[in-house]
Amino acid sequence: MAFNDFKQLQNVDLKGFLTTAAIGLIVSGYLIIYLLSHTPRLPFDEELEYQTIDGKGGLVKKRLPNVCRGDSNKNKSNNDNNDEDILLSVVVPSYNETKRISHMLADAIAVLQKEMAHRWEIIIVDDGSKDGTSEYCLNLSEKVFQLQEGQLRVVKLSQNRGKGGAVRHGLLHIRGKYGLFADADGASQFNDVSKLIESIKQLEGPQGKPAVAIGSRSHMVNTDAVVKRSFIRNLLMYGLHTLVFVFGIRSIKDTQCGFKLFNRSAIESIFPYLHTEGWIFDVEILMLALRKKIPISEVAISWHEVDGSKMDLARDSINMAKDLVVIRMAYILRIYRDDKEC
Ligand SMILES: Nc1nc2c(ncn2[C@@H]2O[C@H](COP(=O)(O)OP(=O)(O)OP(=O)(O)O)[C@@H](O)[C@H]2O)c(=O)[nH]1
Ligand SMILES: [Mg+2]
Repeated sequence: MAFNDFKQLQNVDLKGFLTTAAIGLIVSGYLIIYLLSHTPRLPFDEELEYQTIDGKGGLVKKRLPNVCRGDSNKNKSNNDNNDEDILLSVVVPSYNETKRISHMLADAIAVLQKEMAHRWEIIIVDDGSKDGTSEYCLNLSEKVFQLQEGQLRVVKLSQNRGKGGAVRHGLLHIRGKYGLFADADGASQFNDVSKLIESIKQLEGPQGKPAVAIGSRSHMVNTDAVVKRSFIRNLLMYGLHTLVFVFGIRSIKDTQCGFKLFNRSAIESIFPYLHTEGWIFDVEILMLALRKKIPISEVAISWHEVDGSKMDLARDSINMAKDLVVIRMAYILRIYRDDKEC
């Protein structure tokens, strides 16, 4: 064999090898993301019911309305006696919250009663708690807050889904014109909901276009509330912000605040398509809103650290970083679609 022939053969071999390696890498990358991707399970039948007090010392169970079916507070089949046009539904994802939730509820109910008369509801989504969170909230609603039937609704998930799964389930079954999700620890000052409503009204305009207003703590970065957190917590927070910036979202400063408001059309456009049920679900919500060109306003709110966080810093940080990469890659590879409900 001539020297030139030998060289040509070597070139062909190298090209073949590189092509096979590239195809192998792409296929295995796709497979890994596919295997790590997530599809929320369908709700069990009992999770489509809520419990509320009947105002006579007992409890009643009723079917939840469904936002995507167009059920609303005006749909008589879902009405309780005291229903009016519900303006705001507050969804509280709750996992073993008997120690923290009463303060949050007291704050929220005081603001809602003062500012919205009867035009509100609270939906506690108990995410398979083991400490009797559901019963505790129903008891508070009767004995402490003396609410009426339907004002505080408890939906109990039979199996723990994670905060994202609970928020998704709650917001897809509200009656209100607007849906807010708010953490059970009361870290965000509930009063600030009026700022979010004002801001979303400007975005949605008279036609009620899809719009989102999110609470933001970015103005607090140099204040005691953040500076006094442990070094490791702040380090992980900055690490996560950098990853979110690299892999996801650049236009929003605080993606993780547990105080976000949506109008009904934004809920319909975002939540049926939300895959992530873990802690990083906020990022997927915002990605979906950005992909669908839904305007988002970031509103500075007051926030303070509350003890009893449910986060396991090491384990949850690793999972959040992994889920962030999965979300980004799954949309690029069209494993996640924003035009197909999951
Ligand atoms: N549905 C659901 N909610 C959860 C779970 N873990 C925590 N939550 C809720 O998520 C909200 C926020 O939880 P926190 O433990 O305060 O976590 P965080 O506010 O993100 O983090 P911190 O800054 O440490 O407080 C609360 O309403 C919790 O009840 C869970 O496994 N499932
Ligand atoms: Mg918290």
